[in-house]
Amino acid sequence: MKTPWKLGAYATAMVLVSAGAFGVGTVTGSPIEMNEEHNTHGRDDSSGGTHSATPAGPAGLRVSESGYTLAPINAPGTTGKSGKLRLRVLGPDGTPVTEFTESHEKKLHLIVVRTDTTEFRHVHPTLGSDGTWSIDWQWQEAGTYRVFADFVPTALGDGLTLTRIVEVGGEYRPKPFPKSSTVAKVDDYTLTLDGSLVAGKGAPVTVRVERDGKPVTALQPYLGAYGHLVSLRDGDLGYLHVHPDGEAGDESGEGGPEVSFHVETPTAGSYRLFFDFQINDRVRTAEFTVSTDEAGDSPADEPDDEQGDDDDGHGGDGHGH
Ligand SMILES: [Cu+2]
Repeated sequence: MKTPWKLGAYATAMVLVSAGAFGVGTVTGSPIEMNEEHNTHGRDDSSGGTHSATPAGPAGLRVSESGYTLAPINAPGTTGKSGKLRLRVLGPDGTPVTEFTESHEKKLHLIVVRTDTTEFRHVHPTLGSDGTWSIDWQWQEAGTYRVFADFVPTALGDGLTLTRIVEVGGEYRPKPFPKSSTVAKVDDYTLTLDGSLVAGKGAPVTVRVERDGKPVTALQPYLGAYGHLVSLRDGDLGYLHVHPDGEAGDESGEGGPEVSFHVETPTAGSYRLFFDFQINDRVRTAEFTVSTDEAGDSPADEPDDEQGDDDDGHGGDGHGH
């Protein structure tokens, strides 16, 4: 059985990017210190100590922020059971929020990833009138999962990414962190990531889509762009924001073979990049694993023909010492 997108299926930090979607500080990253001075209710909790050390601290590390809380998530407790995943966002007054503003064509983006990053889903639940979001759900694998809800409460006007941990019973076989890989195979498609992540900076990254060695130009707009990129930081699954370059609407019709993003990388380390793309009305996900180490080595002088080779001159995994 093919497990195409599991290529590098295990990491731990998350960056969400979407070409034309997850906007620059609006959806994923709004570190309290950086752009909401009026809103620092003396909360120096989990992000403490790094006030200005990062250009954009990763989102998705808190269950509560700016008065909003992700309530406990209701979902099947074990693998093999089909059911619903339900969640609610509680507002400053403690009641479920029912008014959300669309961002990237959806009122709420739900990212569910196992903490070893070998399982990843990006879906869009339906909002009930009582403020309950729900979606059909079944767990394929046991383990510990991080659920990220990415949304804009209309009353707040800013994007939040709140997170909760969900435990799923069953036989659990954790997997090691994936090796660095800039090539992913998904069904018949081969995707190549080009570009470098530079610690403390933003940098351009391009995903190229090919099939049978030929460029694919049939990418369909998905969430307002020709692809959607989520990046997670190894170690804490910090959810980083990625800036899309351009929007699907920029060009009429077809997209590809390349989709470009602007990735803000707050700290040195390894990152998992999950690229959602749509062809023939089907959304697939390609996974990449990139570390700033290797990226920083040769930002611009990497010969094309070395791309993706495991045995190139860089020492393979990128940390052999
Ligand atoms: Cu989404």
